Amino acid sequence: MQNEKIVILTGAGISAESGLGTFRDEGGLWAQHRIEDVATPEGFHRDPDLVHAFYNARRQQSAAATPNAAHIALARLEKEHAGEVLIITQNVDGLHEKAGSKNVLHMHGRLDGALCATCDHRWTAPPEMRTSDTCPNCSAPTTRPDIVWFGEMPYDMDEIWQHLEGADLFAAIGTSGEVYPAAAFVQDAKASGAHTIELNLAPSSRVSDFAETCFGPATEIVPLWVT
Ligand code: BV8
Repeated sequence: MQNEKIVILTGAGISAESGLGTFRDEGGLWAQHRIEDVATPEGFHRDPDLVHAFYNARRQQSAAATPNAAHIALARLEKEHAGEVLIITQNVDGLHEKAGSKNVLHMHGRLDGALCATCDHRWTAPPEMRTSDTCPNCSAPTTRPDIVWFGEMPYDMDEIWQHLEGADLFAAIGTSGEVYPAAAFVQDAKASGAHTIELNLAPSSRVSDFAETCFGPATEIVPLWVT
């Protein structure tokens, strides 16, 4: 991996062994809640209390969670390859940063972030966000979790596409490959000549796009892959 531009896409599977639920596995978050109700702007407009309760519970669970051997291995990879490793995470927990990773793009936002829908001000979210909260910057009663919902533009897309264009190695770790545009990143990286590898508990729906695959729990396969 020496002197290679390494772009890593992570999904909920990398945080599963830290006790944070995934979305589409047996009993996952989308089995407990309808996406339309808790992860769309329309759902938030319809019932902000329900959406705040959904994210408050995950924010508190995420704050108490600790990074696992997979997060720690990626932080070590970044340290050993200064300036050449970028993590693009679909996850909204802060476990990559807790493990010591610095170069992380949260394309779907973060649980510890709050956003004002009126003035776009961002601040650190309190453990419990409430519909009655007002923006600390403009005082409007239009605060929301700083999360990218379905139908909303993911963050940092231009920067992400630039990094995919320049990647020598693209790894997808713990993602089902069901959500776009993240699910198509492997094709963007391949088109730019990158070697591609999927590290997952089970084959994702995009497995045939990858040049290489490695299956097993992230805490076992990621530290081995990094060495
Ligand atoms: C966009 C919020 C335009 C945060 C999420 C109609 C209208 C509008 C858009 C669309 C439409 N039809 C399709 C779309 C696009 C849509 C989409 O993809 N829909 C899908 C359902 C078809 N996408 C969007 O709307 C996106 N925006 O398209 O805007 C645009 C397009 C291009 C460029 C610019 C703009 C916005 C998508 C973001 C939505 N927000 N979450 C939150 O609540 O967390 S997405 C949600 O799914 C999660 O955030 C997560 O990030 C994402 C992906 O899930 P995974 O991370 O992969 O998790 P999953 O449970 O699915 O899989 C877990 C994997 O781990 C499995 O493979 C499992 O085997 C593995 N695993 C489990 N345990 C382990 C393990 N692996 C290793 N070790 C283990 N121990």
